[in-house]
Amino acid sequence: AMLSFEKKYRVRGGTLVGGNAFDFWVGPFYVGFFGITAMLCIITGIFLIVVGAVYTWPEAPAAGNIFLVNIAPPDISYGLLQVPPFGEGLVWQLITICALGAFISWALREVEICRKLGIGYHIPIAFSFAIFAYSAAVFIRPVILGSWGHGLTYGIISHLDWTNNIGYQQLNYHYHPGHMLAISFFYASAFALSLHGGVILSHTNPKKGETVKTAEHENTYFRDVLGYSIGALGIHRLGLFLALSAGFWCGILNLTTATFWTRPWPEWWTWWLKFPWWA
Ligand code: UQ1
Repeated sequence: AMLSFEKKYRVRGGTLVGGNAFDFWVGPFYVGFFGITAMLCIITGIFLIVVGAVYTWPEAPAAGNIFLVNIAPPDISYGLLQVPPFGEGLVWQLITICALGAFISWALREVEICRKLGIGYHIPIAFSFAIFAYSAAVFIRPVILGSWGHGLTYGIISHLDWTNNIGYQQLNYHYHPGHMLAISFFYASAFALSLHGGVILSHTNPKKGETVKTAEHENTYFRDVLGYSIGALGIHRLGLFLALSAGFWCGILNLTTATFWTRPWPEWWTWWLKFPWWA
């Protein structure tokens, strides 16, 4: 069933590519040019993941342990331009192209929906931070280092091993300032969302017979606890900033690992120890 609101806004226009050609809905879903490209990339990508999982299975497919599936990028010796055999990295490259195609299509489909509704581009901009973090691991960093072999491997256990190996290559990842920032923003977003979720539910679930409380109550609550309320709009700006910063620093973390700094991360902090006032 379509909400009366939806009917009013289901009108032609706002497309970036294709004009009216793909400007239609399938059930509740807006399609558009980028809905078509997203579906093509998703179907091809999933097919390649299944084929690749069987093709690059560690032993025989009969081993039947999905945790052991590992679709790895090509050997580092292939560089960026040499084409590897299908099961030895080409399937990883094709899956990566499909994934990037699907994610970017999805973001552009979000843009078209924003334009139709006449709303801001906050959602596709937010999603682009996640796409950046993924691209950093499978595209940008391999390009910086000159080989697809540096890309993130696909697999349940294998991507953990990859992360572990990259992390401890420089002694201790936890001293990486990008890691510190990414983690701090992840914690801060969870903290902000728990405060916000808590305050909204507490004010909209009054005792039997009482009315729903207002924004004044919310402001007063935080002024009583903290001496400061950021406000109803402000908390959403803060939340978006914290969440995007987490993804942003994840990407920066990746791009600055074994690229611009190759020595152990604890050593990076020597600038701090060299301040004259410690002497
Ligand atoms: C807040 O101040 C506020 O405004 C009334 C909210 O909106 C409903 C909130 O959800 C939260 C969590 C706060 C408190 C946040 C800070 C940074 C003081």
